[in-house]
Amino acid sequence: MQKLYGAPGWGSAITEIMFSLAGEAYQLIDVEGFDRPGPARDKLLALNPLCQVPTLVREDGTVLTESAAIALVLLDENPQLAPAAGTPQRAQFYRLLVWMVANVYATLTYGDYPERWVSQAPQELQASTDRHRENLYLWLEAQAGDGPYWFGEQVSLLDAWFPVLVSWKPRHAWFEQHAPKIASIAHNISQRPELERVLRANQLLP
Ligand SMILES: N[C@@H](CCC(=O)N[C@@H](CS)C(=O)NCC(=O)O)C(=O)O
Repeated sequence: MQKLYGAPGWGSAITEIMFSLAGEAYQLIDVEGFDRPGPARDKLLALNPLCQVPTLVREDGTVLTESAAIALVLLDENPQLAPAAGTPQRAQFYRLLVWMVANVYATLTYGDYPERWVSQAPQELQASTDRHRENLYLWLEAQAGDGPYWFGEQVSLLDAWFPVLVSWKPRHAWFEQHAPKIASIAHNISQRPELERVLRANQLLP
């Protein structure tokens, strides 16, 4: 069975939600603490030189990293989890899938570990990337429709992002106040019974 390296509540939770929407089986290898020196880090580093989650080892033994790449491979086998190919919505699906990782994840890469990147005033880097992330979410909110999911009635792999994203900084209360459509999509997708187990395991349910 494919093995997903991850930690509760981290970015691997997004991939777990995607797998659960697709009904695809996986074994979770918990590498909690992988961002500090230790056995979990060594285990993950052996597979992914960036030492990030999600990291997937597929059934054929190949390693697949990058949330968007994993989503696209999953989509090949589960085409119902995105708007139909050739439609404007499909183009937006691709755009936002890449936008999430290219923009939102970048703020976390630098802002969550500022001392890796600057020797002085790391808190300034953290504050500026936090601010940038809030602005990104305000833009995303302006693109959102009326739900219940990102693409209206259609559940897509993009929706997997929202329950996890609202649990990260700037956190739920900020989204409720400044990005209520995103908060609502996160809430709606979290109600789906096929996600209950994975949301609970990742401490994403109240
Ligand atoms: N581009 C990667 C980014 C993954 C990523 O940044 N994951 C975070 C967890 S939420 C991580 O592993 N951070 C630890 C680090 O960067 O050292 C993706 O899209 O999967």
